[in-house]
Formats: sequence, structure tokens, C-alpha cells
Amino acid sequence: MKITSARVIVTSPGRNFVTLKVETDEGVSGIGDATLNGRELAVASYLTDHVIPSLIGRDPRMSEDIWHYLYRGAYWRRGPVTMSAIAAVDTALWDIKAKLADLPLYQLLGGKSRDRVLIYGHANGADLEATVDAVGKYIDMGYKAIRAQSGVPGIEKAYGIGRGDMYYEPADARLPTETVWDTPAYLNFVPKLFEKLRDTYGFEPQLLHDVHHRLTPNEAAQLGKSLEPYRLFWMEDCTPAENQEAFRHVRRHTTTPLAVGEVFNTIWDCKQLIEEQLIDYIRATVVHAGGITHLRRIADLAALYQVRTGSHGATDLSPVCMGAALHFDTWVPNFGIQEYMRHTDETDAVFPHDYRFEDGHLIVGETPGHGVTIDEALAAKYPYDPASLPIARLRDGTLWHW
Ligand code: EZ4
Ligand code: CO
Repeated sequence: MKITSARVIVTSPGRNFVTLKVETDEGVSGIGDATLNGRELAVASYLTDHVIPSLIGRDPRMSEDIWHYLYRGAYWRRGPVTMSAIAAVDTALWDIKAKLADLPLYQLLGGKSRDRVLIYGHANGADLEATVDAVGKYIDMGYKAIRAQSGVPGIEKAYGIGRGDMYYEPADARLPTETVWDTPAYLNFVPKLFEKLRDTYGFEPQLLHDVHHRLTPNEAAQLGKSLEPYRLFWMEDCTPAENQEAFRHVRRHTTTPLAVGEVFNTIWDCKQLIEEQLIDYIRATVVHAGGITHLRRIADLAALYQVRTGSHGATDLSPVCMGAALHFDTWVPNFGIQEYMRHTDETDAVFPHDYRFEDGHLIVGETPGHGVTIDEALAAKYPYDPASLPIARLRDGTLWHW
């Protein structure tokens, strides 16, 4: 069996997605997500110019060897562009393998470890009251776990505040939007938000919060401590993770659970945080961390230390990634939670899929493969629309972490 062709499909049904389609001489094809928000064409070029020519003629069933060929064989290892491209190939090959076996993908990984996948949704509002209302709407929709992000008095554009309630998309302009960041205002406000949320809704809903890398380790320790009475499911990305030792300080000072890793690409990015048990949840995901083949290695390492998975699942990860992730989540023994931001109707129409939302969970279908396809004719109607993620500056102009 041989790979006969592969091509990259770039489409923008409301936001940009990059998809790799791999075809074989036996008529079976597979697709993988290669979307890297704000850097889509870099991955598309990496695939088209460097990866696809080396795939033609290979046996698609040799997904392990192909993974190592693309990782080790490139000499230049790691990085988001390379690893997203490898992930797209890997996801497409697992899709093909599962279709050949006539089984839903989770069966190839080891079968079901659970019937349904706990997900969390994003509630956000311009101020405290609006955010409390938004959380209530998610509770009414059946969500068991909800991330709350709110506008902060004194900060004009806080991370996570969308234009509408449901479809938050941070990449909002051709060149990065400039936002202003104010740590003291934020640290004063966030505990008030969660106090109000617990007063209003009690302790049954799981509540999460994303700090989005904005704090120093000591500020993160302070915030974690001040949120302890509200028993968060997790505090996410409380400080940048390039220096993983920084998390020792946070860990020593708070029992608020910590989640990190949406920007991680390989097991090497996760290694110290996991081995030193500095986090509770690892957020690496299929598309940005080398596909199912590599994410499985990360999850197995995490399992040794009782670290659970909590994969990134914002709207810039396409339904193809979400489908593959849900098969992974259905199998992975040390599953924690899956992030799920609903895609728009336009996006869902371009990527027909068989996973479904029910009672705060997602359930994978039984279609052979990962269960997500692409309507190429419809995709062609939405040309690429360049957009960048914002940046943040402190009040004095210093460039900060967005
Ligand atoms: O900012 O995916 O937890 N979710 C997030 C996301 C990220 C975007 C970046 O492209 O932090 O909203
Ligand atoms: Co995040």
C-alpha cells in the first residue's frame, strides 16, 4: 500500500484552518489538522514544500516510522511549525489506518476507557455581572465545567473577552492589536469574580480560569493562594513556562490545581513540569504536539506522576483536531478534561463530523477513522484571511506576555 498524493487545504469559514489530505492507491484517504493560529501559511509551506514530496510512495500504515522520519530526519527538531506539520501527517495516517481496520480510531489505541468525555466551555463577559450571567447560561446548557474570563476594571481589553458570547476568537486584525496589561488591577479583581460565582452557583459546577501567561511566579503564587477558597478545577498558564523551575515556587505556595502546556510541542517541553510534579494537568494537544503518536508518549509519561490530560481545544484547533482529540480522550487512561469552544455553523459545515454534545460531555461516533471529513467545494468558497494574535504591553509600554 502506498501514499499516492497529499495536499494542503487552507480555508477560512469565519477563521483560518489548514488541513492536510493524504490519499492512497487503495482509495482510502485521511485528513489531519495543521492549523497554527496567525502562522497558518508557514505550516502550509512546510508541508507542501518539504513534507509532502517525501511522503509519496511510503506505506501509510507505517505511521511510527514516518513520524520519526519527519522528526529526526529533518535534523531541525521541534518547534510549532514543524510539530504541527508532523501532527497533520500523523493524524491523517491514523485516520487511514482506522478506516482500513473499519474501526473508530479509539479502538486502535486500546478501546474505550470511558463512555463520554468531560468538556469545559468558555463563559466570558465585559464585567463581573456579565460574566456571572454568562456562566449561568453555560450551566443552563448543561455544562459541568466552565472557564470564566472577565473584563477587568481599568483594563480595556482583557484576555478571553469575545465579541459575542459563544465564538471567542483572539486573532482579530491583520497586524497584532495592541492591548494594555495591568497586573495589580487583575490580581485585585479575579478573586472577587470567583467569590461571586461561588455565591451565585455554589460549588457543584467546576470552574476554571486562564491567566494566559501574564504573571510572574510570585504573583502567580499569590493568585493561586487567593483563589483557594473557591476550589477551582484549575488555574491555567499562570506564568510563562520556558523556565519550568519557576513552577516550583508557585507549587510550594498554593494547592490550586495547575494546568500548563497549550503552546508545548514535544515531550521535552513537558518533561520537567511532569517529572517534578509541578502541575496537575498537561494541556498539550494533537495538532500542536506532534499528533496522536507523540501525544500518547506525553500522556504515558504524565500517568507515571498522576498528571492528567486537559488538552487545548480553542476554536483555532479545527474540528479535525477535535475529532482526533476526542478519540484520544475516550481512550487515554489518565484523562482529566477536554477544552471545547464551539465552532461556528460555517466551520461545522466545512468539516462534517460525528462527535456530539450531550449533558456537558462530548461523545465520539462509531464512524471508522476519526470521524471528521472536509467538504472541499465548500472550503474553496472561503479564501485565506490573514489575522494575527494580539500583543500586550504594560502601562509604560513594555512588551509583555499576551
Ligand atoms: O489563546 O488558542 O485556553 N485557551 C487559550 C486560547 C489561545 C488561542 C491562541 O491561538 O488560551 O484561547
Ligand atoms: Co489557554
